[in-house]
Amino acid sequence: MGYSLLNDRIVTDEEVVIHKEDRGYQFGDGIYEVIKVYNGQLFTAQEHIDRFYVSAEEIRLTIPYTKHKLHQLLHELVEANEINNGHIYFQITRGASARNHIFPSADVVPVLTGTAVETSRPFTNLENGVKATFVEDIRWLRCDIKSLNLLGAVLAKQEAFEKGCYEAILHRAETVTEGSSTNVFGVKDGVLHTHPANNFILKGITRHVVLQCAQEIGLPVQEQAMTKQQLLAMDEVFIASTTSEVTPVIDIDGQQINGGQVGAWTRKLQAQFETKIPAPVSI
Ligand code: DCS
Repeated sequence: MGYSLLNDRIVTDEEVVIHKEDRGYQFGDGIYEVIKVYNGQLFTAQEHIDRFYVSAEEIRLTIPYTKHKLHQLLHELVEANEINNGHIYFQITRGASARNHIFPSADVVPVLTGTAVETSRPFTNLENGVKATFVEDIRWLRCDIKSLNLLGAVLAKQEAFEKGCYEAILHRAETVTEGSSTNVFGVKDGVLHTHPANNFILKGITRHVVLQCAQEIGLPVQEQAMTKQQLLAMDEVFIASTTSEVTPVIDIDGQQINGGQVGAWTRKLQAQFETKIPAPVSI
């Protein structure tokens, strides 16, 4: 039997019933997070919880639980589902009330839900790399908020999927922003490049871990946007996210990166990332 998070309780999946006038359902009026579980332990949970509260503040939604309480609930969600390796998804909406764009009155409580799934790590992609395609970034101007409104990302990812690609690399005019659900990195002449953390991208937690890894292995970082041409001319390209980890990109729209081979810096970053993954707890 599967268990879910519903507000401040762990319940069976069948007990989760969402109101048809939930603002998440009607307006995408809410925010979410995805946290990876390695060996039964939540990875970078505090950073994800902190970002959840920042996203909430940016959309003026007050989360009715402390960060500590939420952390505890997420841990219980993992335990209840006996997740060893996988991830959890959780979201909060502004609650249910008669459809009206204007915020509901203060007595309408936000609705928090969460799910845990067992999934294996993307070993094949990590080893061989993936193909990507450029797709125009048609999303709104607050991509720093982890909003439930994902239509721009959904359409981009579907286009990539239909072209046989793993990820859509988004661009505004000639400037590369990020992937549809990943951050994008390039290595050129021994320098790591990625878009600065502003309103055009999500400030990825994995991005932060990657920048930390770069520092640890002596790879200088330049947080500066790249053009599509510059990305194609990089020695190495990779994408990073909670579920994709550090995934090499070996082909963009049929143009090979590094002759279609995973680059040496990408391998070093993957190895450094691996050292951060929580080890199994011995009993
Ligand atoms: N950029 C976008 C647009 C994202 O949706 C994500 C995460 C990232 C970057 C990478 O952020 P993290 O490193 O913090 O994961 N997307 C989540 C998702 O929708 N599925 O998995 C992760």
